[in-house]
Parts: sequence; C-alpha cells; structure tokens
Amino acid sequence: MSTNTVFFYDRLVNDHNTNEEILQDLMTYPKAIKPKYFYDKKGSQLFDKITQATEYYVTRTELSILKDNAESIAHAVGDHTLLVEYGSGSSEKIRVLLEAVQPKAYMPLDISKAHLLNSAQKLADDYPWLEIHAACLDYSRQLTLPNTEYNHKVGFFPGSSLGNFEPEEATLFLKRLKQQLGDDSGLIIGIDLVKPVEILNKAYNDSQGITAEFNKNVLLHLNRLINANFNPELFSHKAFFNKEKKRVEMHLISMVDQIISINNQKIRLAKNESIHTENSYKYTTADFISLAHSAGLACTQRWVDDNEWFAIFYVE
Ligand code: AVI
Repeated sequence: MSTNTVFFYDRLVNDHNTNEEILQDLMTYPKAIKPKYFYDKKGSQLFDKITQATEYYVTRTELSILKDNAESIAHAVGDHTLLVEYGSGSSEKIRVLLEAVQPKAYMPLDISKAHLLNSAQKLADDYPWLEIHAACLDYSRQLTLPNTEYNHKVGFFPGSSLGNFEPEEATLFLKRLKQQLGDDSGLIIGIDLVKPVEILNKAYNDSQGITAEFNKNVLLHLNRLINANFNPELFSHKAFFNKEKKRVEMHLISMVDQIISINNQKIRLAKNESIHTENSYKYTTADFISLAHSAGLACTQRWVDDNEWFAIFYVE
C-alpha cells in the first residue's frame, strides 16, 4: 500500500461565463464549440482510445521521441525540479520523464477531476519518492499555480495540445506559462509537424470511428452543462486537413434541419450546417520557433523522430 499522499487542489471555476461562452459560440455564424468541452469523463476515455488507434500516430511518435532522448531531455531540465504538466490526462509519457528527470515534485493540471485523481493516485503508488500536487483547473484560463517550495519549475505540455489554440491564443498562452512558471523555468513542448495530407486525414478519421464518437460526445457533455437537447445521432463527423491554414479541422454536420433548445433559448441548425468543434494546427519547425519567439521564448533544443512527423522542443 502507498504511503504517498497526493495534495489535491480543486480550482475549477464552473461559473456562468462557461454557459455564456458556449451559447455565444453557438449563436454566431459559423457555429462553434470550444475543444476543451470534449473532455468530460467519457470524452477523456475516448481520447485515450484515440491515442491507441493505428492511424493516430501522434501519441506513439511523441512517446518514442521521449524514450529515445530521455537522457538528453533530463540534462536540459536539470535538477531540483518541479515538473508541471498541462493537461495531464492519464498519459504514459510523464512516466518516461519522471524516471529520467527524477524531479522533486510533480504537478499535474487537468480539467477532468476523475481522470486527474485516478492517474495522480496511480503515480503516487508507483513512485513513492515523488511529491504530487494535483490541481483540477482549466489551464486555458488565467491561473496561479498552487504554492510549493520549488523555484525551478519546468512545464510539460505534450501531445501537440498547443495546436488546439488559434496561433494568437497560442502566443498568449505561452507568455502566460512563462509567467506562471517563473524566471528560472523551462518548457518541454510537443508539436505536431506539417506532413502529407493523407496521413493527417487518416489520423482524424480512424477506421474504428473512435474520433467520430469523441467528436459527437461533446454534444452529450453540452446537454448536461448547459441543459441542451442535442441528439448526436443527427450529426455526422467531418475532419480534414486545411492546407492553406495548416490545420486539421473537425466539424459536426447537422444531417437535418433542426431546432436545439438550450434552457429557454432556441438555436436553429440547417441541414448540412456545421458546428466547428476543433482546429489542430500543424507547425513547421520554423513556424514554431517564430511563435515561441513572439511569446518572448527561445527554443534551445529540438528532438524529432526519423520521419520528422513530430518534434519536442525545449524552450526557455
Ligand atoms: C488533444 N489534441 C492535441 C488532439 C489533436 O490531435 O488535436 C485532440 C484530437 N482531436 C481529434 N483527435 C485527437
């Protein structure tokens, strides 16, 4: 049995802004739902399944880069570290880093409470020497990290989740990370690189239909969050690489004319109208270096796989 305690901080503000924000996005044209709403309990489980899908090369590739370069990454990070993971999920990747870096403490941040607690407890069982501070919060918002005694903080933002932000938001987000982590800090960040369109289209249209289910599940989550009555069966999944904008777009297409009620409001969806649910931007190395630069950060190291499909950067 573990003697290791997980310090837990619940900082999730589920205020009326959440409802306002969702409603606004559904009332403007084109309609949209922010991708962070994918991650209720079921959505997080479906995302874990996506990461195992043959066509979704992202997770596998990033994990192999981490494993192949663990020592060099640990060297870049240094000692006496508090490792802060943004969007920790139930990732296997952190285990590679924990073993290589041997940080003093680990702070997973995640929006999904059940998922966060579960994986933090598993890590506590497996790494009894590690101090764990788990914080349930929406890391895309302004936040202050829970206080600890550690000054040398290194952020870990894997999975190319930065790609789910619009480029201007990504710059702002990186600036905020730097502020949160402090002067003596670094950031290990996974970035999905631009690659042939067929590979990208397959990755977001897996043959088992897991991505389609993940996409539609956002509607069930919204039904609970804002008291709506979406029927996911009346929508189809659409995902494609937009070459010009260097992003994979995901949409839910209404298969019929329909009216959705949300509390006492009504929203009309025409047949074939889209709700834009996600952008997943793909970067070239030069694009990412310039993005980091615009946030006042310098890329000091880069690790890639043999195909150069994915890159992990160390930025300071
Ligand atoms: C979490 N994020 C980086 C994933 C991506 O690839 O953009 C989410 C995802 N959407 C569909 N498949 C995976």
